[in-house]
Amino acid sequence: MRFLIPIVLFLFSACTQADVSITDGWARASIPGQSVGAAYMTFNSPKDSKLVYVETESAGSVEIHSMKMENGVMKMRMLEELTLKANQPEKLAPGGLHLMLFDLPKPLKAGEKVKFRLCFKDASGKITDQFVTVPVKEAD
Ligand SMILES: [Cu+2]
Repeated sequence: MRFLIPIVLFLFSACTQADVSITDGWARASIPGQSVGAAYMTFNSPKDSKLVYVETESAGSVEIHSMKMENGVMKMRMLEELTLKANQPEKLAPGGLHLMLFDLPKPLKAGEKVKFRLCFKDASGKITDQFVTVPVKEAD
């Protein structure tokens, strides 16, 4: 996977500042020995947009996941993109949509912070990015 990083950086280097509001962000403290984690936040975009890419130095890769009950079993699915309708908050929360963090270089500990870079694509196909720093917390 590591060789993909320079390509991704090149693709997104033309990003400019986006104007999606990102609130209530947090990452779940991870269990020592586990290399995966999860993060949650609420997006509110003033125009139709899509979250198309997320990265952080705190994880090898980040995927957008949905979660729902299927035949009595919780199933997670990777989304290529997350659609954000204009002025309709999209809340990522435990048990539902989440950012899944893979290949954590070290456990996420409560009290630490995780900085994410998110890329959004608007209806015209223009890609913009923004950064958000969220606290690591124990799950409620
Ligand atoms: Cu997941």
